[in-house]
Amino acid sequence: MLEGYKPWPENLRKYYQETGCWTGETFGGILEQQARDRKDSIAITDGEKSITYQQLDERVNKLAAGFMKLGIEKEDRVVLQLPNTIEFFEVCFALFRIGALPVFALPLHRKMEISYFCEFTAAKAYIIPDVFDKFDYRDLANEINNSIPTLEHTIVAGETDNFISLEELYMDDSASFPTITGSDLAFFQLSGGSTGLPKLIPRTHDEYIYSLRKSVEICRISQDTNFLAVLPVAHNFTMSSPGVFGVIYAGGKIILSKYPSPDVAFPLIEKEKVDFTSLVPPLAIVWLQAQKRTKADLRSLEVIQVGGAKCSVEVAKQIGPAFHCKLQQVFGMAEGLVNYTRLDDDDEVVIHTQGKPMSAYDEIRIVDEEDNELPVGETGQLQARGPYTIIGYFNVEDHNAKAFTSDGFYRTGDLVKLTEEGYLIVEGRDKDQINRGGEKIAAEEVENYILSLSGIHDVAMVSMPDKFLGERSCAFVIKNDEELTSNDIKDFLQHKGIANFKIPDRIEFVDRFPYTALGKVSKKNLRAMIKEKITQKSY
Ligand code: J2J
Repeated sequence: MLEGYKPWPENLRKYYQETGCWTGETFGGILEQQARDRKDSIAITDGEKSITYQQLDERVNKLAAGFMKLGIEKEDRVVLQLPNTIEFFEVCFALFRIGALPVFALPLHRKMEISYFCEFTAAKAYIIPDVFDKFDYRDLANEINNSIPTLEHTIVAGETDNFISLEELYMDDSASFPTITGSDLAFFQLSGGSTGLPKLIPRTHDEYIYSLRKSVEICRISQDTNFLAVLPVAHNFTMSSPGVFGVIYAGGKIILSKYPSPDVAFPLIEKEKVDFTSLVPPLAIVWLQAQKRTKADLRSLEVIQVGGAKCSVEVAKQIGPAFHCKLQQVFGMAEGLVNYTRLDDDDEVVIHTQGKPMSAYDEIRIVDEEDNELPVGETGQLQARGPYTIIGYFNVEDHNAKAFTSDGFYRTGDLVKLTEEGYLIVEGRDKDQINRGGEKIAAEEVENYILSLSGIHDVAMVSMPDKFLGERSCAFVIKNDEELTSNDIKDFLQHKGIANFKIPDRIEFVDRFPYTALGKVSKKNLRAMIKEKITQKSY
């Protein structure tokens, strides 16, 4: 058993098995099954290159043999940072087949995040593209390579320089793969985080495949589905709600878009007769604008999901009529619980709520600050427990004691209220996180980076309202070097190597912070201060 991973206790395992939630299926098994059932059907296409289920299964076996030859074994961690490409799936399923554990980094992650993932998980390998979106990942690999003692292999999909070529790892070797069971770990997802560095979310085959099965049922994904992935497939939403893995579970077709912009995505919708896709709210706004003047035929679209951040009522109202399709709101989290509006719900529900839990086995409660349950209709903190909601992050015992209740509920940090019909409306958040159009930023993580710059006395980062992204970030800074400018801070963060979306959108220099009665910096007051300032300027 992997050190730092706390497996599900026996009683819960039994319960979820006996109730039929957990079936013992594995990702490897699902692909093998589809290779038999869906043989020559296209599994994945990027609009140019396509692969059938059978070809995918064969390529996966060859790559799995190559990984084994390199010495990658069951439970070894592999940081995977590939964009929306067919290789992403080949690598993923090859690692699943040998029981190695992908750690799903996002393409926007940079040196600080990647070296942390590698170090924290003691990763054996790091897999990257050569260049994507004008960024050379080999430079990043060169920067971190020598600092991570466990990292034995850097593998590149594309032009390799002096690294290992992914293409050369596919081998005709009749390797025998280890046995993988449903209760084995499958991979690590990343949490949006609220304290310090991002937490790692361990997922087993059983629990994740259950969430796929329920999502496929609710979203009516089938062999006929043409699912367009425009957001990064490594993100939990695009991966599992129902996401690309849900589509593989159902034997449908995945269409990969490298970029989410309408000029790339719309022609793919027309060409591939896309019927289902998932967006974050700002992207929905961009698509709504572009739809008015596009010549692309988008009539195949049946469902557009919006999730990851709150979709405003104004935007929600427009989507169905503009695209002649159904809107589905999705309120989920990489830690587990996913809520969907249902495809036959009234417009009223679809426009005004963020859906209801997908499983009858999801247990949710809405509580006050003392963990007392609140009556229906009152806003409080959402807690969740169930067959696909984790019971602990990887290797952070102290944090787990705070993030989970003593009876195993996950404290989501979301402020929600429940309607009489059992639907959730997201009202806000009581975690120290900024949701920048679906990209999550843990304020403390960025504050710590800024504090490491000389000339900074103190810093507090909060969200500020933004019409397009919903929220942007504003760092309030007390400096002790008069000369220090906003650009110095931004340049410092850029050079340090953090994902671009974490760099504060705005920096406000102040002499002191407002404090709460308990002597803590009042982020509530800071949010009010910046809100007032920007609304005065009518941004
Ligand atoms: C308001 N806030 C939302 C929504 C997520 C499906 C969909 C989304 C995610 C995801 C996911 C929201 N309205 N509709 O993993 O499988 C905020 C909440 C939540 C946090 C989780 C999935 N949908 N949120 O966004 O792990 O604050 O997962 O707790 O990235 O996003 O973020 P993440």
